[in-house]
Amino acid sequence: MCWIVLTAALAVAMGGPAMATPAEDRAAAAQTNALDIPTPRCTPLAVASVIASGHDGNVPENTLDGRLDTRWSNLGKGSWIDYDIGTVAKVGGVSVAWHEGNKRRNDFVVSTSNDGIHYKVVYTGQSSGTTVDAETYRFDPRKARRVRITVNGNNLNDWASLAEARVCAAKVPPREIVWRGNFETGDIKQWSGAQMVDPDRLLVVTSPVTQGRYAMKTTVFQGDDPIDSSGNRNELVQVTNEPSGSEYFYKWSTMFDASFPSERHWQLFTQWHHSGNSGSPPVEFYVYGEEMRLNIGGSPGVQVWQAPLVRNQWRDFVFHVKWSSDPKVGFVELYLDGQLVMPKRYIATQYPGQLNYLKVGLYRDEVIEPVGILYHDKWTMSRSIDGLLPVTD
Ligand SMILES: [Ca+2]
Repeated sequence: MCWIVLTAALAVAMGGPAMATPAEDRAAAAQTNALDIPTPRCTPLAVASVIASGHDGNVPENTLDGRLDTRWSNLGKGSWIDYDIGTVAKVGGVSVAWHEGNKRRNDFVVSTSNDGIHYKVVYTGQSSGTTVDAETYRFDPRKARRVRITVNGNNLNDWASLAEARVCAAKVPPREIVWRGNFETGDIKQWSGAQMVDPDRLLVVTSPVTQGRYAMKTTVFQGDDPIDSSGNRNELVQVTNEPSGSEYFYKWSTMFDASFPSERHWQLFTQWHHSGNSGSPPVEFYVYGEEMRLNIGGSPGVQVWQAPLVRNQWRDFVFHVKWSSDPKVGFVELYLDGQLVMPKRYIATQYPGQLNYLKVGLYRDEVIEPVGILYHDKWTMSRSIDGLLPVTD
């Protein structure tokens, strides 16, 4: 299914620069403590105050002075240090530079609280024992005012001893976002190009939206064929050209209109198309009848996921891909509405010698008569899943 032939018109439409860094990323200034240390995968939040279960003269404030040669220390398993960020905010991790961190593997727990009384454990783990620099431990984003690190000893002794620590925002550190196509420019200029019979078929709208001010309404009438090919379509194109061996996370939301046709024919709403001239795309999200499906590998390929089609409701996708034509290297993994619905599955996600590009909108079997309407929002391409999943209370 879904055979198309690329034309010269597409090559022109795809001519825009790929993966430009949006101004909003460059402008996203991190709120930080006065004294900064490198905190990979962490955008530090300002801390209003810090307390601890005790100390040996090395006070808890020493973990906020930007110096690795000062520390908080307290003897005994269960010692804790507790950071108050002054207001309830979305947090997504902690970054810790451990005293003697290149020698000690610390057992620790991170918990969060809104009131300083009730705490929920959000992370349990060990430090690497290989570095004195800050290591970041991410957890599922949540709203909290206090973040507590409880140390249950290390492989050498029962001291809890941290040189520096930061509370990380839930938000993705801007450098991890490589592209946004969330329509917040009020138009489709974030995208490389479009294949549409008329601008009203890929319309940026202010309602409905699920994020920010704008979303995109896609409409396809029978006969819409902007590139003189098989099937009917109106689609945006983003020339992602993911290198072979690269790994990315894609977040977006799709809502099918209440009128969306129930047809036992293919209706693609998101696809990664190969660079070649013909053949089915290697990655296809589509509707068939009353199901959403994901097919990998073209025709016939493998249907790796399906779920009931729901109309008139935003569905949040987070799609994790390793791009490779080697089925032992490439993989796909899918979250829907914040839940892992397809665990990592190894499969070829590219065709040999070809790269892929992203197409979003609606592309469907030309036999379908009723008008098809759906909405897209939030398109984000990132190097990590940090900040892409919904924040829980
Ligand atoms: Ca310090």
